[in-house]
Amino acid sequence: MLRYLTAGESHGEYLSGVLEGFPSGVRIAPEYISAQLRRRRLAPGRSARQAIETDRCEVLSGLGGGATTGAPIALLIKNSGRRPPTPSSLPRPGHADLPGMLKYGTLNAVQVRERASARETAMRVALGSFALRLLELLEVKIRSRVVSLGSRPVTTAKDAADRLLRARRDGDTLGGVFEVTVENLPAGLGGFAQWDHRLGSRLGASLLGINGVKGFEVGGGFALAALGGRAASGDLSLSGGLDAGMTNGRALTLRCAVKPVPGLPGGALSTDLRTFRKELSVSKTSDTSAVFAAAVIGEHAAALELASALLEKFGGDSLPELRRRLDEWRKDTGKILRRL
Ligand code: EPS
Repeated sequence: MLRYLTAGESHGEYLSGVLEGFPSGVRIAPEYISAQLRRRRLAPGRSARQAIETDRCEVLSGLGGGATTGAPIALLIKNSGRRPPTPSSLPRPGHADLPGMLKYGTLNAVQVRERASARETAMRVALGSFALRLLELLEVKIRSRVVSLGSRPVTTAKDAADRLLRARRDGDTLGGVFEVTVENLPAGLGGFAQWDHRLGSRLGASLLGINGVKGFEVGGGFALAALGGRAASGDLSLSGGLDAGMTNGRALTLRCAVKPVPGLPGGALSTDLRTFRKELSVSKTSDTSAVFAAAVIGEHAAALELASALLEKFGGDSLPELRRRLDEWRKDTGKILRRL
């Protein structure tokens, strides 16, 4: 099983993270991690903060001679955008501020928003890049795309860029839907004997754990509820690659709805928790949309769960051991699946 933890604040000195349970023998170049971080950082719709960050990731442990050793992997990303945040008792509506202030008994919203910030997802991507690399070496292919931006489908990159620019000029923000697809997963990952063995519950938890994600579906998802059994079972792709919480040998399809960033450049009316006066809370630095970055984060969040499920089913302290067992399983199950 893989376990990971992150720490660090948005404008603190560092983000840090630890990944444990990762097999030895996985070759991963520093450029591989940088490339994944760059995809997240430079995704369309981000704020000016991304031009300040470099997201250079230092590997502190768990690597030797360019490959993982099986020891815990510790990572560090230095933050560049380190302005000292001014304390504020004005919660930004729709953000973590109000429930976080109540939860921790503080009148300083900054204390809450510093950790709740999507900045933390840089570390999740860095950790996830190890899982992504492992899956890649096992010929499992993960991709993502943004399906819709606001209320309309995304047709071209130019169309999306134009709409993001228009939203920014109008002082608005946009949500959207992203999709993660995974091909060549072996059948039988996950389980049905307990609710938390079901792979859908674990993927759901991981993807709903991405900042701003409010909806999650597998395959046909919510649309399945409106279909009759004949129509629903007639189209095998509607399963989204999972039956009863297990991979069924088909491509896995996951979709997430991302809410529009609540921090509006024109501000939103809020109540100061110290004075109880109404005031305008203005977010000058918010992203116009988080959906393109969330799609990249979604690949990594899914990869961490899938790599963990693979290690649970096949064990293996080293990549060669894991690969041997997986190849054998693919050969055996393939004999049956090909005849269906
Ligand atoms: C964020 C607000 C912005 C985003 C940030 C998430 O940061 P700032 O307040 O410093 O301008 O750019 O995201 C990142 C820094 C990142 O790396 O993803 C927020 O309020 O969640």
